[in-house]
Amino acid sequence: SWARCIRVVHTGYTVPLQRRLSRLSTTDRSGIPIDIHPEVEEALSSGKPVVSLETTLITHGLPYPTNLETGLELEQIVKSTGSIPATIGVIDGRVKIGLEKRELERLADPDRKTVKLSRRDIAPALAHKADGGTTCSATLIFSALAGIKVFATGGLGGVHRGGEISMDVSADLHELTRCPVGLVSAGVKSILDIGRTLEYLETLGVPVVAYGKTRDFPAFFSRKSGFTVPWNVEDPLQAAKLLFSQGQLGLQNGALLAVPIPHEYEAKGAEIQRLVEQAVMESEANGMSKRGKEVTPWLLARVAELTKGGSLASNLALLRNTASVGGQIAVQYAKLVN
Ligand code: PSU
Ligand code: MN
Repeated sequence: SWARCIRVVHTGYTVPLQRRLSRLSTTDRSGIPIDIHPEVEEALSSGKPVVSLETTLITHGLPYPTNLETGLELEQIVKSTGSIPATIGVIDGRVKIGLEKRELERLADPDRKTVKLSRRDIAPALAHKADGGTTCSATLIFSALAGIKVFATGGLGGVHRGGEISMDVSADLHELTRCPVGLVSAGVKSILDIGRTLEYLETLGVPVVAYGKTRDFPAFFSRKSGFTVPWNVEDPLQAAKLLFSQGQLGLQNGALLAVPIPHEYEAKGAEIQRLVEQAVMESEANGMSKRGKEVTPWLLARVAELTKGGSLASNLALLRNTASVGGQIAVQYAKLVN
C-alpha cells in the first residue's frame, strides 16, 4: 500500500531493506562485496540507533597515530550516547560497514598504501582490491545503502576557492542529493569558498541547518563563517524530526546539520584562519591547487604545520563534538521510527 511504501522509505529498517541487508551480508552467496559488522547489522535489524563515521579523515586527514586514536575515540563517543558506531571503509576491495580494530589499524598505518575514495573511485578500488578511506561522498552512499540515517564527521567538502573557474567542487555536495542521510559536521572546511558552497547546496536542494540557537553557518575552526543559513534546529529531537519528515515525504536527499566547534576553541579559530589563508595562497603559487583530490589533504597538512599542531587540536575537538551530537540525533530518530 501507499502508506507502507512511505514507511519503508522513511524508516529504512522495514522488510525490503532487511532483505537487502541480509542479501548484502551473505556475500559469499550473492557475491556482493560488502561486509556489515555483526554489531551494526544487529542494531539495524532491531531498530537501534546507528551513526556512521568516515575514514578519509583517518587515511588522509590526520597524522599517525592521532588518526587511529581519533577513529577509536569517535566510536567510543558515539557509543556513550547510546548509538552504535559504524565506521565505513574499504579493505582489500571489500566495503566494510563497521570496522574491526585491526582493520582500523590497517587503514591508519602510514606505511600502507590506501586511496582516498569518493563515488567515482569506489568501483575501480574494488576491482583493484585496494584499501581505501571513504570521503563524505562514499560514506553517504554506504550509509544510505545500509539504512544508516546519521553520519558524523568534521567537515564536508565543497566548492574550492576559484572553483567557479577550476570547477573543483567536491563530490560530497551532489551526494547529499541522493542519500537520505543527516550529515553532522562543523560546516565545511575554511579552506573552501563557503559562500559558493552554500549557494550550490541551495541549488541542489539540500537543507543546510545550523545546530543550536543560531543561524550562523560555522566555518570549521570558527563558530561563524560570516554567512547565515535560513534554518536552525535547537536540539537532537528537532534534528531527528527534520530527517524523519524528509523521509516521510519520500524525499531522497540528505541534510547538512552544521554544529559549531565548542566555545573554548573559538579564540584560536581566528588565528588558524589567518594561516588557512596563507596555506591556500601557497597552494595556488605552487600548483597544488590544481591537483584534484590531493588538494584537500595537502591543505589540511599544511595548516597543521603552520599552526604547529594548533589546528589539529581544534579539528579533534570539533570531531568529538559532532560524533556526540550525531549519536544524540540518531537516538531521537530511532525513537521516532519505533
Ligand atoms: N575535513 C577534514 N578532514 C578530511 C576531510 C574533510 O577535516 O580529511 C575529507 C572528507 O572525507 C571529505 C573530503 O569528504 O576531505 C573532501 O575531499 P575533496 O575536497 O577532495 O572532495
Ligand atoms: Mn576536488
